[in-house]
Amino acid sequence: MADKLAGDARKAALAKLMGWSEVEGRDAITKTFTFKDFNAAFGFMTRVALVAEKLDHHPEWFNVYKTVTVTLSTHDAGGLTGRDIELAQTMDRLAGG
Ligand code: H2B
Repeated sequence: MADKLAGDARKAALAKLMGWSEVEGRDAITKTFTFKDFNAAFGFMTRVALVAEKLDHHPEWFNVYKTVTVTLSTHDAGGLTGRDIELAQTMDRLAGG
């Protein structure tokens, strides 16, 4: 199982991400993606879903029209791990920004 990120390794991992913030009261990160329309938002979710299934690491997310709010945390570890950082980077790439 992946280890929870702590200390300097955690700081360095978070510094690699753009637009993600730490969730208050929970060891997780969050970001809201905004797209041109629902089609673009759902296309993003579909592309992410295929990668998430392959990685066996799944996002918590909430879609309203053209926005997708994502929370990432590793449930098995009870907090943030490198797997969340990897998925966050993949999501940023698939969102095209
Ligand atoms: N996704 C996330 N975000 N955290 C997990 O700990 C996790 C997961 N565990 N997807 C996986 C599935 C696990 O439940 C399966 C059995 O491998």
